[in-house]
Amino acid sequence: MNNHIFPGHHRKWAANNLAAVIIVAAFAGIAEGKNPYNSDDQKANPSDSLLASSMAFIEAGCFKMGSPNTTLGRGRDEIQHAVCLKSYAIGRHEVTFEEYDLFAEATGREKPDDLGWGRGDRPVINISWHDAMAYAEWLSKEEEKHFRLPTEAEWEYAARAGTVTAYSWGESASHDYANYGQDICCGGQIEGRDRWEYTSPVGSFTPNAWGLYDMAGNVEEWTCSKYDEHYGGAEMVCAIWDDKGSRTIRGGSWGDIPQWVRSAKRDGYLPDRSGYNVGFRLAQDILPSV
Ligand SMILES: [Ca+2]
Ligand SMILES: [Ca+2]
Repeated sequence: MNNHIFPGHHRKWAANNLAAVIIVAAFAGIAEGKNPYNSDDQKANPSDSLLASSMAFIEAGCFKMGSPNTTLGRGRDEIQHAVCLKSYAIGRHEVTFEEYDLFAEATGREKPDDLGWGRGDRPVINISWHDAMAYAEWLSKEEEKHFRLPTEAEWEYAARAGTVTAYSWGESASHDYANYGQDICCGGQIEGRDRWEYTSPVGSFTPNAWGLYDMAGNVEEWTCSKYDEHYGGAEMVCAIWDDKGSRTIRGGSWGDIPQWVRSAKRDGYLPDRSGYNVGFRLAQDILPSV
């Protein structure tokens, strides 16, 4: 992957990284379990040289997936259960139009419509689960690394970044931390630091404690897992191409009410569906070092 996909944004990213350190400090008191992202010691990552530049290393660990039944806007499918994961890497940001367009050009695919909101560092939209899977497969060949979509469990573990609250920044929604929509229903909203009615450039908000941007809001994100409302184990594995049924999407979007951008919120879309509020981010397997 291109190391410098956001020319002109380095100063902002440096500022955001500083903010990430502050956020890590702020959340230290409420984080549960081990924090696998240690910004003070990059050597803690044993596979750093194997990681693509825009990926964050997530150390193996366990967490409580789902939400307590006291949560505002909770769905019945957010059943709390313990999950343990192997180490993996996940994209720091949603895949952008700039990144996806390279794939479209190289493979002769039609470029997805940006609806006039802008390409470049905006998250790609109007792509199906099959498109996202094909992008990961193409990039894996290009980079000689194994890219895929995150499983649903990997996605929530990364979104929580050690927190047990409804949002990675606390229990209350805030337009200072994420791009989402109106309080009751429908459509974008501009408020606080959230200056965008539709999608925002990726990385426009402070990242979570593990350095991940826009896990809450901006675009909903395809995971590789089948949607199972009872959490029967599908959340731990990737569906295969021809599997019937919906795939889980996570994180809510620019057009959603605040409760839909909670870390535990789930939904499922059929894999051939595409829409103006759905994109994705990549995950990467961590191969054991020899
Ligand atoms: Ca907004
Ligand atoms: Ca998102």
